[in-house]
Amino acid sequence: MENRFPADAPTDDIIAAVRRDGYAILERVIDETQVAKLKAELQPYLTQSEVGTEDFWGHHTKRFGALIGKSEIARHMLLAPQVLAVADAVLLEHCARYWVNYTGVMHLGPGEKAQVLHRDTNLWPITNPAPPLTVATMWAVSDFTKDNGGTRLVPGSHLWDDARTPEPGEIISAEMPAGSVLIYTGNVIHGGGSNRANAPRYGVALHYVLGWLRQEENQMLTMTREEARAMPEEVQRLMGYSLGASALGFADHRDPFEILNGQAGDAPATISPQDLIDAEAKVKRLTVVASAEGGRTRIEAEPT
Ligand SMILES: O=C(O)CCC(=O)C(=O)O
Ligand SMILES: [Fe+2]
Repeated sequence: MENRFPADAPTDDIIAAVRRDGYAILERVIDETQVAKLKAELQPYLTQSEVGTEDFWGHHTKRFGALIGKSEIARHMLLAPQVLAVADAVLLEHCARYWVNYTGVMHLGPGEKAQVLHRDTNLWPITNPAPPLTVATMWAVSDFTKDNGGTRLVPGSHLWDDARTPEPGEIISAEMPAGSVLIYTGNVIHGGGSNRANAPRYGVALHYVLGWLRQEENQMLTMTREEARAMPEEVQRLMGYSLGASALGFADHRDPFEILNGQAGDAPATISPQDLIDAEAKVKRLTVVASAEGGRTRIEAEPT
């Protein structure tokens, strides 16, 4: 499969692949020791969590979220420079600032069926083609193979309209060794594969979203304010303790980052900072046209 890069590949090549095909795979971005530590950090939660009860979430799949507070390695992955470079390139065309959309384990047990193919941007009521809205990462905690449920994905489908559904030959499986990351934009058609192996396919998903959209997972309720204050500043901002645009997301006319860190004080409000006003001026404007059709698009396609 193309679009496969070593972890130290030139950022521009990775971004070009994502723009062209909607995805890229970076191999072995975290090493074996980090993968082992990640697993150890998440194991208590994995042990406690139950498999899903709905088709979309998988009847043999364990899922849980709120990973920022649960795992130091997940926080490290969240800030992976190669991933943030892609998010900067793809998302900052459409927003002054982006933040975390979702964090979660996707642990597919043997016997899991292929998930229905979908676009993650189905969360919001838009038609396609549309801008990416999210950049998603799927980190391989176990190896990902075609047999064990490696994420299925349709290269180029980020440019398709809603009427186009993939032919079986257009669907690929993201095969990658543990420690690798699949990066894809939210408008790419994809879904979990079927696990026909005898061991779990273990993935960690970390998604990023335009700063003017509501986050899929409410980051601020995943931990106490005290815990959030102990997070690295970049993590705090990505969680949403920041303005999403020059005057978006304030609390009592104060910047959430300053409130969180006790810096808001009694001085007049500090919202509408110049750097965000400048960033907004460069953002591409979207034309919104209401469509007559309702409902969300789920793409049924035979698993390969
Ligand atoms: O498990 C996977 O490989 C992908 C899951 C997915 O796309 C989702 O749950 O939105
Ligand atoms: Fe998805």
